[in-house]
Amino acid sequence: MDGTDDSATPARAGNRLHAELARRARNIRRHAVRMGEVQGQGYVAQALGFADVLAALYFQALRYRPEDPAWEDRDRCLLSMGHYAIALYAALIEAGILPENEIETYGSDDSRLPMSGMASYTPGMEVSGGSLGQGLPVAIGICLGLKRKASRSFVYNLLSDGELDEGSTWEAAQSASHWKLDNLIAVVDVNNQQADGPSSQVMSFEPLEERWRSFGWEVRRVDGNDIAAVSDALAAMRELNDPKPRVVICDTRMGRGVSFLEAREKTHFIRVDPHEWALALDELSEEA
Ligand SMILES: Cc1ncc(C[n+]2csc(CCOP(=O)(O)OP(=O)(O)O)c2C)c(N)n1
Ligand SMILES: [Mg+2]
Repeated sequence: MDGTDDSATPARAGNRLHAELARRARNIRRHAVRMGEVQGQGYVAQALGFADVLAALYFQALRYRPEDPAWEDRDRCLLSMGHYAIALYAALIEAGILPENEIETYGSDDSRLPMSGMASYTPGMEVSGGSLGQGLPVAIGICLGLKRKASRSFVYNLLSDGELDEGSTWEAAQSASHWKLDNLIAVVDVNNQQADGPSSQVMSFEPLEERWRSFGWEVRRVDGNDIAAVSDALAAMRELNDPKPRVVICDTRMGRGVSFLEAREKTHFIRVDPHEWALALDELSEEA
């Protein structure tokens, strides 16, 4: 310590922000694990892998009002891969949009947190995204609508790497640059997994940066579990002064933060032994 204000330099302010984002990411992971425990299974490994990106989105990038999730001037955050609903709920709980005590209702009848996301049930969920490859086309419609209204809101569209197999994603990517949608920021979770195995084996997708660039997008690729890198890339995309859509490609590790889940080979939909949920929460505790 040299006695100066912690926020006196940009570097220090950045460090403080990144530490806060890391704390939020750990909480998001804990909420997701607790929901997984309620059902004994689920898409928990995706939530663990994507938690750092969600923390950077909900605690740095997005503009919203927790007490008014439908606020007209909010940024729209669209979860295209509907099976990641558990990850989004965890972020919405941490953001104060959903109450934490609803965790225990996860996946049960009449819950606002169904296992497969339903936008009409859940405050803060903008679209129902069960059919993969629909999110980016919907995002483009919303971007065009916002521009007509002269809105300054951004649309963030969260996609999985499995959605890059879908033709609709690439049709949308093409039209986004045609319409010069500088209010669109796509965020792709490249965990290199999908239901049938490693994404790169199911349908090879590299070179990913060049592909998006050739569709007219501004591209950044980062380690999606490096919170400082994610946060910097999201900020740069928002500040960019160029009339084109933007994409942040995030390479992530499924199960991140829980060693025995990181080590699993098949992580798309996991079942966890009852005693292991507590072990997972231990690994994600503040002291760990
Ligand atoms: C259009 C469509 N095709 C197939 C499915 C079935 N499906 C559900 S999740 C999934 C895997 C998609 O890949 P990804 O989202 O990358 O999987 P993860 O990273 O979650 O393992 C598939 C094929 C679907 N929901 N929609
Ligand atoms: Mg995947």
